[in-house]
Amino acid sequence: MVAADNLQKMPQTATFNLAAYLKERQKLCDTALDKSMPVIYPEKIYESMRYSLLAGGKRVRPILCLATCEMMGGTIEMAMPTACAVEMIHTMSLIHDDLPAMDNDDYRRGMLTNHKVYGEDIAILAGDGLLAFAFELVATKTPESVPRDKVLQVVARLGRALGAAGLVGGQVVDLESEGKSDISLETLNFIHNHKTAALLEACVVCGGILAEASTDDIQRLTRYSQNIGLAFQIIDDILDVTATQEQLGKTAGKDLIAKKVTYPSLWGIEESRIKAQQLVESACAELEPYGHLAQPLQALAHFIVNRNN
Ligand code: GRG
Repeated sequence: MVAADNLQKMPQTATFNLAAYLKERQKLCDTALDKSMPVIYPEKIYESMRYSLLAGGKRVRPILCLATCEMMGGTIEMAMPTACAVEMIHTMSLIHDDLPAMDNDDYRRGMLTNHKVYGEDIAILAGDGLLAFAFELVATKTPESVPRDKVLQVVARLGRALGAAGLVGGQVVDLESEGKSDISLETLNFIHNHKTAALLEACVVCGGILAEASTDDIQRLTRYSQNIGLAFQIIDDILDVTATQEQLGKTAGKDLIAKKVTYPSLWGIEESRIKAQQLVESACAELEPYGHLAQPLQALAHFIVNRNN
């Protein structure tokens, strides 16, 4: 969840209250996620999946998906199964990322990591279970008002964003780069465009697809989301240096310990902040044609650079 003191510092406009919007949307997403996955036999795996899925988190990805669908003329109902799916996918990537074979972390979202509570075997399976269920949800729960070819496009788009052409590819290059001091900006951009930005892009683009956005609109949404995706990671790198474990809900300062090349290590903190701000401005420029309908996506872009966790 977003800390209340942080929300008060977020940009508010006379007509758009970001704090209230985020609070309402986070609640909607939490309720839908909770309902989507009851505990049945074998209980242990459902409990493990729910432990990480319902552990809080900002819910940026599902909120982006819902906001885009609405901006393009769709409804929350049309996008909710996909919104839940992207949060499940994000959660599974965090569970696997935290495993001893990868980042080996003990805390996530202010709680012990999944493998610390359930063991590595169940944590791996919880990630697998969430990933599979995400696709089942999109395919079976998207309402009939969305044409089936659009549902198919969403499934394909999510698959591409997650596999070797997306998150998995980014994670592989990240693991290979650990401890190397000669990582180029090109490699760093590759890692984060795949590891972080690809899923954020899929959230936004899938929201557009579900609302039957035109090719031109999808291109605009793609540029918006690629810009906020990179900005998101730059801020993530900055927070790893500047925020406390309490704020982050996970171990702080890990990049330095793991000798990872990051944006602040290449550019310094201030320059990194400026670059993130520029990316957000470019992202918001893509939304100009949508007028006041773009307020939530614009505010979310600003939230991404002003957040403190
Ligand atoms: C997707 C098949 C598949 C496998 C996963 C482990 C892995 C492959 C990829 C790692 C992806 C990863 C952990 C990227 C980091 C993304 C990131 C910046 C996470 C933090 O997101 P927030 O701040 O977290 O939105 P909350 O907890 O608020 O949701």
